Amino acid sequence: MQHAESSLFLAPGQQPLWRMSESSIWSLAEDGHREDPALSIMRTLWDQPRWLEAYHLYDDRGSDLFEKICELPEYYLTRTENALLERDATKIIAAAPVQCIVELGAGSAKKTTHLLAEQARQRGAGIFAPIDVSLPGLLASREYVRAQLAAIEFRGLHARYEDGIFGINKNLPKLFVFIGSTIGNFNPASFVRFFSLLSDAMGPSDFLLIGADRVKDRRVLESAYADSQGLTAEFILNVFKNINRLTGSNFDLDKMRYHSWYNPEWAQIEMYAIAATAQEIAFPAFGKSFHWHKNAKILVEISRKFDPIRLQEQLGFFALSPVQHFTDANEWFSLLLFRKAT
Ligand code: AVI
Repeated sequence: MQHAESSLFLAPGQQPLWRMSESSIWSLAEDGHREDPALSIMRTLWDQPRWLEAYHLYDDRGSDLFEKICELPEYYLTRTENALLERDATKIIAAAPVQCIVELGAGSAKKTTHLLAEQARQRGAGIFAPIDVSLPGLLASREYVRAQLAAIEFRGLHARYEDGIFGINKNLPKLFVFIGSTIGNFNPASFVRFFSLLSDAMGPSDFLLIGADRVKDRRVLESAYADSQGLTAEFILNVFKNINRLTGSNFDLDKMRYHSWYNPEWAQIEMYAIAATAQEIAFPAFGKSFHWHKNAKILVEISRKFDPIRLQEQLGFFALSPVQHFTDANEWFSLLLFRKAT
């Protein structure tokens, strides 16, 4: 069973590298080149200005808080994108004749169910292949697919995107789904690296669906990241509890505050932690410390906003051709469908 399932799905040269760690979920047999998160934190905290990689935000508490943010009245992104997927799934699936839907960073994959249900309706069969570093999210989506979508086969990859995308057979026609505005959390260097890798991993019959938040009135943008319940502040400052756990540092949440603003030149929301008083931050495991001056900032996260036409043009330089563009009546959010240019 394991062999039959994997031989059609995994890329031929990759099969020895993966093992089925749970029913229908594959992990890399040896994952020796995973980055040490404590070292990643030190590298960017010593940069000028100080900043953090976004993935440190998603410990158990951070993931919980993010789920709650998605329900906030000010955070229009999730419900707008979900409404687009619900409204346009028929057209998206009709335009992308594929056998497999690969979701990058799927979590519990709630929004993708619109596409899966449509794949089942239009083609009577399909594979759902979420790629995620979080096992609980993969298990939840496997249970959902098995219970609700009998025509869809589940094949999860418990891996980082950059490993998972090369694991799947290039000749299997696929729709890569990269939604949730995650594209906005890349800095310019990681953006270029990600799309170069993804384009290389795509086969000649593959498509890509991106969910991108758009440039709009700054009041709408700023209130989505400074909600009245203070959940975004809690989410951003929670990263320092995770950092204390990972590095043994002494960040004190009572001695910092959250600040965010929309930077129009970079078309991005910037989310900072600001020192409320001068303090010494020590990292005993590394024998290092720094003086955090009163009012000095650490850039915890960016959330970039896009002009969809410009984004389509930019992705042309990664061998991705625009197929269709879906947006809401306010033009606040875009779903962009591309195909691999041959
Ligand atoms: C995950 N990502 C798309 C969210 C965003 O809107 O950039 C993360 C977030 N940070 C604060 N609020 C939401």
